[in-house]
Amino acid sequence: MSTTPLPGFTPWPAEFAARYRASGYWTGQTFGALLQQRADEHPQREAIVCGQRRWTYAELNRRANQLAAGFTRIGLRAQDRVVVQLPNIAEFFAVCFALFRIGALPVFALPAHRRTEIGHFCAFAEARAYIIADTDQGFDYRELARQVLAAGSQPLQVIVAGDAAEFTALDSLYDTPCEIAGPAAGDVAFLQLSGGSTGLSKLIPRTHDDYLYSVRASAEICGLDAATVYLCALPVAHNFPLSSPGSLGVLYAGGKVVLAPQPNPAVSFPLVTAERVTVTSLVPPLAMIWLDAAAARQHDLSSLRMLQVGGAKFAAEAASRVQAELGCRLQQVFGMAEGLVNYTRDDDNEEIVTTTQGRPISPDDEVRVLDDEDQPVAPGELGHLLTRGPYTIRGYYLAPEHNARAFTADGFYRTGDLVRQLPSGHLIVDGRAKDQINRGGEKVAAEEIENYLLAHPAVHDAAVVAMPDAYLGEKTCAFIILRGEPGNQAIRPAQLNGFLRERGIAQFKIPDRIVFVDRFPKTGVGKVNKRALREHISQQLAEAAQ
Ligand code: AMP
Ligand code: DBH
Repeated sequence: MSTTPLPGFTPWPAEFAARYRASGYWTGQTFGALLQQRADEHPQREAIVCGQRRWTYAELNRRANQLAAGFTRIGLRAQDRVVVQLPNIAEFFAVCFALFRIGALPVFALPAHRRTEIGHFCAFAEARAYIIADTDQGFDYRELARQVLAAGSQPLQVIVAGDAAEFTALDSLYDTPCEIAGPAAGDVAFLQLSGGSTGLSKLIPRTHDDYLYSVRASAEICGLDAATVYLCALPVAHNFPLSSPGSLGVLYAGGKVVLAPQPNPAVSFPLVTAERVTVTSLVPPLAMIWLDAAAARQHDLSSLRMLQVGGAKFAAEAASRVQAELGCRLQQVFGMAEGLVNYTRDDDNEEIVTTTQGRPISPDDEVRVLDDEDQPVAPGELGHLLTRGPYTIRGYYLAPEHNARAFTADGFYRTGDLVRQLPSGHLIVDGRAKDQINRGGEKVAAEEIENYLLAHPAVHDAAVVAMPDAYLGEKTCAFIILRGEPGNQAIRPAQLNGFLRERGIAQFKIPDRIVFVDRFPKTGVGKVNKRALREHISQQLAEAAQ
């Protein structure tokens, strides 16, 4: 059954793999087999609710088998990469499980991604297919597909859920199921995206064994069962709502996934009431909006048992409001698509739940908190978080040079997060060493934006940093040095942002503020002093607020 390993994938060393199997973390089950098992156990239970559509486990399983046959007919094979950019619709699950069945690898793009990001994923992963919806939230993904095709060099099959226009309709691929060998559990199942810090997003290879372990253990920690009704309000392909424990955790536990087309209270609250939702997950800015909207008490949210908040730091003040204002328990979640996920637990006291970002899933998650010289800090002190374990990758996909920096020689992943660890193992995230802006859970790699800005003929140099924001936690500020040529001084921030938009990048990456300067402050070794730039803009904002 097993195929030759995917080129560009860094496996765990054999002794670790053996240990993770012996400990029962890696069970040898694939996602395809899991769905089959659940469909056999309780075929008539509802698995997915999407608008008026309600798919049982049997129906989801049948669709996955039929699409697996259709995908095979059009030439998709094991290890072929397929960029999947779908909104929160039921087809996401039919498509993913069909790809899992044949061993083809979804590359999980977000709905916000545009020509530049999608073009990069397609080219970098040498994707064979690109799967989209026709339109969503007023945006036409078929037009995006045309642009990606026009710019790309390799052949790419475009498959559309909905009105396919000139492309292949997903509906035409529901064939009669056929025998398919399928992948082994040790094989890569998909490529998840990293938030990135250097240039464009890296791709993260996750195996069936390692990911299913994190999903299963997460479902157990979070107490999911057949009675769980999970509202998927964040983008379905994001690692948090997908796996922590997310939709996959709910399907593992035999519960029901309700897809929300939008995470705002106006759309989500009626779904919570109608479906008796018990759990959902949000990023901090959305959690704040939910808290404020819940105060109006126009909707019955009494079914909610737990609200998970993660993706960015949730302020203790907001955390302490959740129980009183939403009437449910808070769980903080600190995770990463690269692996390690931390949860506060049911039996943690109030203080721990409001002030920490949880502790790791697994007894075999190895956590190190190190200083700048890679030496352990004193217990409880702030340091760099490094980790290694049964569901944390040993390398990004096809990125040997980056991997040499992002991982230690003994396989620890340098998360780029600054943390303190309590004696109980709980982590408090307190800053970041990576060159990234965490815009309310949406990650922006500074260098990527700097490169787009540098492409503008009037820009001599650019430095992108985080600035504080009451709502998002952080926003993006771009400091720009213009070229000395006459005329350049008349460039306006809106023109630069217009230039970025024309390059086709996700809206959340467009700088929130542009500041023109004559020079950048430098560090002792002559690098741009981003800390000084962050302090400069924070101070300006504070003064302006007075
Ligand atoms: P990514 O690597 O794109 O999957 O993003 C993961 C990163 O998001 C982590 O390394 C943290 O920087 C950040 N993050 C996720 N959850 C939290 C949280 N609860 N508190 C603070 N930062 C978080
Ligand atoms: O931010 C993240 O990437 C994230 C947050 C919470 C994540 O990947 C996860 C849980 O699994």
